[in-house]
Amino acid sequence: MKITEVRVIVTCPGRNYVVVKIMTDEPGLYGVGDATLNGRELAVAEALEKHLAPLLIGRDPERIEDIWQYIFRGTYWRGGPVLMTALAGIDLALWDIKGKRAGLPLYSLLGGKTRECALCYTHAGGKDFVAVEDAVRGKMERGFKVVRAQVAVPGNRGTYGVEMQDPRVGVVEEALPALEIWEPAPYLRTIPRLFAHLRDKLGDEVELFHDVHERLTPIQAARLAREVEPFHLFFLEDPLRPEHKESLRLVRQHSVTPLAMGELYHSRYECLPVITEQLIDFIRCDIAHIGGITEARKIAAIAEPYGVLTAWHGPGDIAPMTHSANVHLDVAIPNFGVQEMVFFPEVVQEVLPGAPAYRDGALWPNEAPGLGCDINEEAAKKYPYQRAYLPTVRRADGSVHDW
Ligand code: CS2
Ligand code: MG
Repeated sequence: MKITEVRVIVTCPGRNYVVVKIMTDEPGLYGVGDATLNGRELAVAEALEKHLAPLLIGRDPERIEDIWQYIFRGTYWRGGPVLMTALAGIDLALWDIKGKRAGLPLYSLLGGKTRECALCYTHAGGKDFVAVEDAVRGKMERGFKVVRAQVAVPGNRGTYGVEMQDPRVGVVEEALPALEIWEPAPYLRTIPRLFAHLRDKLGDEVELFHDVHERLTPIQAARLAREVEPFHLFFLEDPLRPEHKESLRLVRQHSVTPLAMGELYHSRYECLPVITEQLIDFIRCDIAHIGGITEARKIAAIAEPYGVLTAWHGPGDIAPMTHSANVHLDVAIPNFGVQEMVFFPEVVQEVLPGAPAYRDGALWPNEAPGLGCDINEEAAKKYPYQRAYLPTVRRADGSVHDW
């Protein structure tokens, strides 16, 4: 079998997605992968189209590991978000082909099911504590057992995940990044109070947690992790910048709040120290940004003996193929923790069908061969790319802040 063509399709059914479609010389056999990097979609599309696709033509798509090694190690330039997202798109499409050819869903190729479904979480945000409480209740009524809670912080302007839930929908070509003003002091005062309120009103059973979005210094993160201890968070997500790996030690020394890190890591090498030193409890890389299933299953295997569980990134800004890959991996590996999920709008389902189904607080793997996803290329054409950015963050004095 040979790869005959690699199509790179950029489409914007509400937000931008980059899809890789790998065609083979077996009639009707192709695979689809996701290579979406929020706000940098065209950089990945160009890397794929102009640089990587020509290297794939004529290769045997069955040889996934060899192709992965060839692209990562064999072409000199390696790593980083753009190239690892491009590689993920290729990798997913190749696994999809392998599954379709075998007539088996991906989880079966990965060793078969260790569980029936993947416990999942959704987001609840609000302008104040009562609004967040209502939002969490709404999610619980839909069956969710784990909920992420974010609240607007008095004195700060714009809170990602609350007012800036989905800054890209409806953007125009000239759009520039939205600006959020963020100060640590009111944030650090507000978050423990939010969880005190939620525990008081919602009880102990629902699992709650919070995403810091990499905004704190090590000692601030240690303070927050310690102050939310009485409220038993499922985990504190991404408390530190990805560069501050060794500083997780300091957070650990001060708190038993479980920690999750990794949506900005791009390879297993970044995951290694935080896993082998047991500085985190959940590794939450983005399969679309770390080189795909081939890399993610290695990360899971490294994490297993250290008691670190997975919580793969699953936001709306990666395509259904990655969500499907998440769940196939979740149900196959032994050290699965939790899965982030979104309900894709109908327009996305029309263009990119096959996202995992939600039922009873869990995601269920697609039983079709491969990833079980597809792209409707005709429908995709109706939604051309629109430039869009994530918001940026500054302090009140105007200086740039991590976000
Ligand atoms: C977030 C994401 O889902 C999450 O945990 O951190 O919303 C993240 O901000 C976006 O995926 C960035 O593109
Ligand atoms: Mg996050």
